Amino acid sequence: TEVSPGAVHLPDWLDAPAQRELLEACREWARPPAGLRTVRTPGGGTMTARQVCLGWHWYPYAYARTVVDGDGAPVKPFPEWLGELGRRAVRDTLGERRAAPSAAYDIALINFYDADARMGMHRDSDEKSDAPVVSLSLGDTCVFRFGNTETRTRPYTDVELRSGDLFVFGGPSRLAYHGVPKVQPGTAPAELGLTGRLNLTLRVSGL
Ligand code: MD5
Ligand code: FE
Repeated sequence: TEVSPGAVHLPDWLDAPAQRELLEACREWARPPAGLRTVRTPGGGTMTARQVCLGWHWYPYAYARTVVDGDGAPVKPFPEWLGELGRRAVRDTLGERRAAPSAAYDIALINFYDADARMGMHRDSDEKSDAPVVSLSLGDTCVFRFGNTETRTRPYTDVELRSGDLFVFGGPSRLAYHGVPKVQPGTAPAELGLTGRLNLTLRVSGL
């Protein structure tokens, strides 16, 4: 479903075994060093979703090669197979609508949401590339709010993202405001063995 030009939601893209494999990889990446951390913003705020990065370390509001706002360790490598997953995600959603082939995916940001976690409306503008962002969801269903490029407020569209769903943000949607106003606790597939929600985004740094 194309929610907006360049923003395509493909429900149930990952089957149950693929979801389990990706979850297992995320659990490994979450371990220290350079593991899961709480992100603090310069204004003194605390993000409620905890995060781990691969390839490049994101901190508000730039990228680095080490965990400059945490244990200082080098960021974990971005694996080749994850880049291939990203290319397949773009092909399955945007297909030939995509112009020139974009540069290789080299960043993964993985956000872990517990039942109370949220993400406020924001734009992802720290990458120096207009390549589409690939988003994969595991675990609990959430309400994902897809907004507009001008304001944090209406008009926006609320979409439910479930375990296994793919969402790709390209073209004019790449710089739209978006957020996660709610996670629906207890909605994860029982056989996945995840309490809460996990979201993995693949990005091109342009660095
Ligand atoms: C999440 N993560 O569910 C979301 C999925 C983040 C973040 O927002 O910054 O880590 S990524 C959604 C996204 C990315 C790029 C563009 C747009 C949405 N968009 O235009 O709506 O944890
Ligand atoms: Fe974002």
